[in-house]
Amino acid sequence: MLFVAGEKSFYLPTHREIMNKKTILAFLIVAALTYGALAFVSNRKDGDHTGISTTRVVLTSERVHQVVLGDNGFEPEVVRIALGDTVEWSTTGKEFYWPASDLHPTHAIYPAFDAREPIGKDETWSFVFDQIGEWKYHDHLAPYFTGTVIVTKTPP
Ligand SMILES: [Cu+2]
Repeated sequence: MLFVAGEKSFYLPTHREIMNKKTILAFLIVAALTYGALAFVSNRKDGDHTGISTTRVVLTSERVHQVVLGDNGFEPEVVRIALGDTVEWSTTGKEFYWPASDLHPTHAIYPAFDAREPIGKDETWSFVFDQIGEWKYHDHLAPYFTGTVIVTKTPP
């Protein structure tokens, strides 16, 4: 609406025009906030899909547990792990060793849990436990050294 006052003219916005500007401004603010919120959520989703966090989960849920055969036997003597976890044996001794499930000498309780050959003093032997249970084992070359691997469905 154009007003004329003396020689000067000036523009005075009508009530409706003011409301329109307010509405547009409000719309822009809402739009900006919405865009920002969506971008934030989208970023979070992208972060989950990079594979980095997924890989970390896999590593922590399928852990490797160390057991060392020393002069006094297996250390730790009892290991508690989750299904799918790995136990890796090594020795501080100077001789071959041979982790194998009970009973000696047949190893029939968990036949797959058996190194099946002497392991060198500088070598490790790993086994992935795919059965839930309380698995007693021994060193087949020194059966008085015994240990137990307790496998549960979820991490202990
Ligand atoms: Cu044996």
